Amino acid sequence: VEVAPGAVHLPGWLPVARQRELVAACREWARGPVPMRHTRLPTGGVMSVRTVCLGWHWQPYRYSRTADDVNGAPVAALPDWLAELGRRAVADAYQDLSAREYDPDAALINFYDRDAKMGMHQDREERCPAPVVSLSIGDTCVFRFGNTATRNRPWRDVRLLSGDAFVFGGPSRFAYHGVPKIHPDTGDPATGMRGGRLNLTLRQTGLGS
Ligand code: MD5
Ligand code: FE
Repeated sequence: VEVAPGAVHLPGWLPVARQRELVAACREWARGPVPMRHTRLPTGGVMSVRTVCLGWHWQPYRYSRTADDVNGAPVAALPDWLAELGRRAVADAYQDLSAREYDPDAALINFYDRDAKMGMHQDREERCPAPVVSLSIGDTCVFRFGNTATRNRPWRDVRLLSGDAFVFGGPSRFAYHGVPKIHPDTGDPATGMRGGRLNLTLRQTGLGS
């Protein structure tokens, strides 16, 4: 379902068995080498979501190889199977050959408890226009898809359910977006999630080695 040019929602894209594997993998990545934690903002606040990164470590507002805002440890590698999953999502979204060139080198994994939110923002730390692939597991959320000019209206609110994939490319890559609400206790326990929402995003940073 093309929500806007280049923004494609793939409802129910991940089989439950694959969601289970991702949940188990995220549990391991959340333990370290850099623990999943609330990212600290330069303003002194902390984000309500908890995040762990693979490939490149994101901090506001740059990427690094070591988590110098957490414990200084080198970030864990992005496994090839996860990059390949992202390539398959891009291929299914666009149904052309452009996915062959998609080579994500970073994943941000966000955990939302029932009260967590993400304010309207753009993802602009990447030096590359390649798409972002988003995978949702657990509780349903309201995803707010905005415009490229301002963080304000017009926007569209889309419900993202467990198993949904979303590909943001082309003119939508640098649109403002956020997560204003989690619908508690709407996830499928068969995924292994016990409350809350997990979101994995795959990105191509353009930062090289
Ligand atoms: C989430 N995460 O559901 C979202 C999914 C983040 C973040 O926003 O920065 O970790 S990624 C949504 C996204 C990425 C790039 C572009 C657009 C949306 N977009 O144009 O709407 O936790
Ligand atoms: Fe974002």
